[in-house]
Amino acid sequence: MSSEQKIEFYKGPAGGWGALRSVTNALLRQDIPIKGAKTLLSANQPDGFDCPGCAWPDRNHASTFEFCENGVKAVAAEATARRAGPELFAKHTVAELAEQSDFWLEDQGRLTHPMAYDAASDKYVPIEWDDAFARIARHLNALPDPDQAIFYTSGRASNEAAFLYQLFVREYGTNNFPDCSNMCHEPSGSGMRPQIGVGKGTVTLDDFEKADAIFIFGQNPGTNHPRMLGELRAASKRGARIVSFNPLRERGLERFADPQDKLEMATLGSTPISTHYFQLRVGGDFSAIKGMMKHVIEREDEAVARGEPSVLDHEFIAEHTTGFEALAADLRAEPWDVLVRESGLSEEQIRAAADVYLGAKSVIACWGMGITQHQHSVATIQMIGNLLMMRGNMGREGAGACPVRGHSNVQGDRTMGIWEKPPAALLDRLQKVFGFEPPRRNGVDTVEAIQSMLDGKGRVFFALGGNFAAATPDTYQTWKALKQCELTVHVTTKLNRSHVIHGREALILPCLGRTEIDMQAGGQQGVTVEDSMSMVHISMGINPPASEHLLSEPAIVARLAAATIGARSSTPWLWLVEDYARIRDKIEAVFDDFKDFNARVAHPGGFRLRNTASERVWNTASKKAVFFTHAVPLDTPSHRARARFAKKGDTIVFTLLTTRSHDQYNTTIYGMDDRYRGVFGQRRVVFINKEDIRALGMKDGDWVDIQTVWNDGQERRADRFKLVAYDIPRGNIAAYYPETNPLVPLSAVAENAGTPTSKSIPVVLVPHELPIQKLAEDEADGMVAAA
Ligand SMILES: Nc1nc2c(c(=O)[nH]1)N[C@H]1C(S)=C(S)[C@@H](COP(=O)(O)OP(=O)(O)OC[C@H]3O[C@@H](n4cnc5c(=O)[nH]c(N)nc54)[C@H](O)[C@@H]3O)O[C@H]1N2
Ligand SMILES: Nc1nc2c(c(=O)[nH]1)N[C@H]1C(S)=C(S)[C@@H](COP(=O)(O)OP(=O)(O)OC[C@H]3O[C@@H](n4cnc5c(=O)[nH]c(N)nc54)[C@H](O)[C@@H]3O)O[C@H]1N2
Ligand SMILES: [Mo]
Repeated sequence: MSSEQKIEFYKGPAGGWGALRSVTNALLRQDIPIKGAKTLLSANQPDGFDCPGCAWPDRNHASTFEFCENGVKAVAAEATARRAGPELFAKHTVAELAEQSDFWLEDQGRLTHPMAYDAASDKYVPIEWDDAFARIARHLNALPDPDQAIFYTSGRASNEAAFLYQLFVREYGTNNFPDCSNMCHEPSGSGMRPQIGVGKGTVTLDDFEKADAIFIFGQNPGTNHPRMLGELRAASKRGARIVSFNPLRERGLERFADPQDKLEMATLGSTPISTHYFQLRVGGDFSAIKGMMKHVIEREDEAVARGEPSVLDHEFIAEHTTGFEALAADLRAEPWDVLVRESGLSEEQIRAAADVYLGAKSVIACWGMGITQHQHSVATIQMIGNLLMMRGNMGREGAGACPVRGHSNVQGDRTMGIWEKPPAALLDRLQKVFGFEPPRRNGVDTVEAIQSMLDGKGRVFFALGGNFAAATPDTYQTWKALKQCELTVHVTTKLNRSHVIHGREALILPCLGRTEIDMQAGGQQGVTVEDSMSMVHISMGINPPASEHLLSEPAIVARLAAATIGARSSTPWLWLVEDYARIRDKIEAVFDDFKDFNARVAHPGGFRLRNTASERVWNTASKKAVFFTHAVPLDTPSHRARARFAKKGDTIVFTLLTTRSHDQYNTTIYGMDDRYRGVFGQRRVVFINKEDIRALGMKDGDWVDIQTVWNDGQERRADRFKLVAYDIPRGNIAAYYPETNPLVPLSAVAENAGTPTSKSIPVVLVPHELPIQKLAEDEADGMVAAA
């Protein structure tokens, strides 16, 4: 499976022929015949499936499948010809499976039968669906308190599945809805709601056509949202400024060859993407943005002094906002040297970025995980909002906020009520429409769920998709938490770590993927999803199911609900899933924005949900948009760790960011290459500045162990990583997730959002002691299974 191990810096553009070659390999790897591939890739979207790759919207949803390398990898991974049936489980004990790497587990193929853990043989054995539901129901109904059950969701679940799920769980009696969003864009919602009254992005693709400047903070679209490069390329071609902030030089933000463009491909041409690239310090965005605003205020003060036209949008500020004067005063008082030191950029660089902002009539700001996974993420996001609003770049054509979501329906799941802190209005409406008393207590988020299981309160863990054991922080604590449960259940498509790190009883419930035909009593069903720009559309599978024993996610939820609360619930669970249009009618009854849902979603391309901020209607407490004033964060874990070691002389504390390679989808590892970063055949690498390697007294290619610097006396380490000299600011290092999750302390979370701070972990590097021979062996079978 793996290519030869090497580090070879990549000079070409992102996309291009490399992307096409990679697609062919992805299809071959999954044993998908070329004929099958053709149907997959020519799927006509109005009656085809929505790509499970990412949440970036389609330019023309009513047209054919837009080519995207990593979209094809996601589709191929689901459409694989391989099967992980009962024979696989008969052959291996769970202890043996747990020895395998994450790559190996998923590589066994699609799960075909519901399976139950048998403690006597330490094996998973087949179970009938009805028996599985009865078993879960028995556990749930035996819990003295419904808050002892935890219901996780990953962002691939459709609106229909998510809606039924939240309904069932609330009627059962808890708001314990940890979800992948808690680890992802939670701070975006937490920051934006009090600021502009909505927790979602305000722009559409049309705005991308009209923006004069696009700022991209902490995002790697070349790998994670490849179709976004098409928009950036078009913007670049018409002369828009594109300004990237990233500690790493990401190839996709520099140059792109569009596989859609025959001329560019034939001539080996490419288009530059970023006009400006600022390699700031990890976590330095807050100070960089504050510095940009300080420059804007300085220019404004100069303009006023000289009697020149204002550089601010005073009309917008006066009519639509509060808090501006306090912010302006704070900016005037902020010393440049603090902003320079904390951002890792020079004053000139910050002013240059701000001049691009000042020179643009319409500005869009995009951001990803490089912004959301820090202690001060919420404040940073509000700084982005402040910056946009100073010149009225909110709720206006060509301008606005663009948090770029991850999972293809993570935004829709939240819209449907997958939220541990449900608004009272949602609960009131559920009560009215479904006639039960929903729980009013907030539930647990992802980190709180782990804590609850560790404390012995959380006793039943149920997951609708995802890979909780690998995606979450503090891996060994999380594993301990899951193992303490009396029952763990996973609705899933493929075998993963979460199935082999299990509770005393455990079930694997295999479901249909989005590419597959979903037949119910009422005929073939489609589901709906919402992308990162609030577009809702239908998705119809086109492939035969991977196994005749699979159930759809809505069917699994409905049958579980019927088994658990059927006797006391007045909701016709089984009737609802006969025809998903019935579920959509219920969604419409609960959410006003889904008026005429079935009719509107039948329209090719679907419809856009109302976004009040984009209409300059502000659903905040003051009914205005809010400028927030925040002090520069000087007490982050990295600050504290550096202060602690300052006295000890030669110990270097690094800030570690954990990120995705080009060959993975979150915890799903497709292969061992990270083409654009020049890493091949391996994943256990640390990107580090060559001066730092020298300061450590080591050399490029040496092996190190990584240890977290934390305050609870607990040792956190991840062993055997190869140093790779890289273009990254000193004092910062980068490595791949999930291998580095044992390093993220459970207690390291974003303020006011609870998101694990997986982009800024204070660590030290120590030489690794194992003989090199052994290392080479471990590397050869991919990710070393963490024992
Ligand atoms: N192929 C593929 N597509 C995916 C995914 C996948 O794993 N594979 N995952 C999906 C999901 S769930 C999500 S959330 C998205 C994730 O997509 P992204 O948001 O792009 O996530 P990451 O790859 O974690 O890292 C983002 C970037 O942040 C930079 N960065 C790190 N720390 C900082 C910082 O402090 N400041 C700044 N300015 N930059 C920083 C990193 O160098 C990296 O370039 O992609 C989605 N799409
Ligand atoms: N250190 C570190 N940790 C991180 C991050 C990071 O950047 N650094 N990123 C965080 C982010 S942004 C996210 S979103 C989370 C991701 O967390 P999760 O969403 O929990 O993880 P995934 O890896 O996306 O889940 C993959 C599994 O989903 C299952 N699956 C795939 N398709 C389907 C389907 O259609 N239905 C069902 N039921 N199951 C399906 C497969 O079994 C597969 O093994 O990880 C977070 N963890
Ligand atoms: Mo995500």
